[in-house]
Amino acid sequence: MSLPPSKKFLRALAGEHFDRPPVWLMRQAGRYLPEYRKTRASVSGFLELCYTPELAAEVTLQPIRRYGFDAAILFSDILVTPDALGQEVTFVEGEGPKLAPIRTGAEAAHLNPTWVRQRLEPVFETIDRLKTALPAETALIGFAGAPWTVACYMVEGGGSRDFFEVKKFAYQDPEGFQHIIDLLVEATIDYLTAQVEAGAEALQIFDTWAGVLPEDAFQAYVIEPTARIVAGVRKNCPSTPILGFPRGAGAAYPTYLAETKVDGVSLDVSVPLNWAADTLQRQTTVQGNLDPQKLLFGGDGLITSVDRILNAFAHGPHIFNLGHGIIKETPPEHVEQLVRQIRGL
Ligand code: 1CP
Repeated sequence: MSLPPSKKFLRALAGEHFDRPPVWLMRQAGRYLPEYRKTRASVSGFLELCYTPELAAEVTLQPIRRYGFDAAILFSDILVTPDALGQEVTFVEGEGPKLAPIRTGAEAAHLNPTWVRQRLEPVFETIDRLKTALPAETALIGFAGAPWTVACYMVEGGGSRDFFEVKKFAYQDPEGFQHIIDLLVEATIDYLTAQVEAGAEALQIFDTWAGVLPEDAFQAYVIEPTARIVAGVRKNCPSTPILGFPRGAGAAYPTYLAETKVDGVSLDVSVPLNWAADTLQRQTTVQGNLDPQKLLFGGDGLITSVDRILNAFAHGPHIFNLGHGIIKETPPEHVEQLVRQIRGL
C-alpha cells in the first residue's frame, strides 16, 4: 500500500480540503519575472531554454524561491511534442511559435511517435534535477498539451484566431486528421509516463483551445483522445494524479470530467463559481478561475475576486490558480499580494 501524500498540493488532489488551499499559477515561470528575462537572454532560442536542463530547472525554481508556491510546474512547452515527432518548430521573438504546417495525412507521414523518449531526454533530466532541488513541501507537476490543442498549432503553423485550417482538415478529411490525433495520443502517453518515471508527481493536460469545437467534434477530439491518454498513463503510473484543463468547455465540463476520468479539473475564467462548486467540486478537485487580468491590475478588484473564489470553494477540495496563464506585464508584487491573501498572512 502506498503512503498518503504529504505535500499539500497532492493532498488536495487526493480529495482533502483545507481552510487555506494550496496555490500555484499557470505560467508562474516566465517573462513577468526579471530573473526569468535574464536567464532567457543568455540563450538564443526559447527551445534551447527548454532543452538545457540546468537552465530549465533554474527557471522552474525562480517562482518557488520568490513565492513558495505549493507546486512547481516543469519549465517546458506544449510544442516540444511536435518538435519531438519531427515537425519543424521555432519560436519567433515577439510573434510566438511557428511550425511548418501539416495539412494532409501525407504531410504527416514523416512524424514518428517513437522518437519522443529519446528526443525529449533533456526534459527528463530537468525533472531529475528538480527532484532534489525543490523544497520538500513543493510538488512537481509535469505536463503536455492535449492532442486537439497541439494539433491546432501543427496544422495552423502557429497561433490562430479562427482555427480555419485545423477545422478544415478535421471536417474534410476526418481519417487523415484522426491519424494525427492518434500519433499525438501515443506520443503523449509515452511522454507523460517518462515524466513520471523521471520524478513528476502530478500531471496536467492543457487543452487551451477545447472551447472552439461544437459538441460532436469536442467529443471526438477533446474527450476521446484525453480519455485514452488518461487510461494509458494510469496503466503505467497508477498513483499519479492527472489534472485536465479543457479551456472554454462551458457546460461540457461535467461530461469531460466523467468521461476522461481526470483526477481534477482546471477552470477557465468564464466558469460560474457556484455552478462549479455544485456540479464539479462534489466529484473532484477544482483548480483555477481567477482572471489573470485581475492579477495584472491588482488592488481591491483582485482582493474581492480572490475572496469570491475562496468562499465558493471552501467546502471541498480546491487548488488556487488562475483561469489562464499569467500576463507578462503583471507586477511581481501583485503575485506576492495574492499568495499572502490566500494564505491569510
Ligand atoms: O520567450 C519566451 O519566454 C516565450 C514565452 C513562453 C513561455 C514562458 C512560451 C512560448 N512558453 C512558455 C512556457 C510554458 N508554456 C509553460 C511552462 C511555464 C509555467 O507554466 O510556469 C507551460 C505550461 C506552457 C504551456 C503552453 N504553451 C500552452 C498551454 C497553456 C496556455 O497558456 O494556454 C500553450 C497554448 C503554449 C503555446 C505557446 N508557447 C509560447 C507561446 C507564446 C504560446 C502561445 C501561442 C499562441 O498565442 O497561441
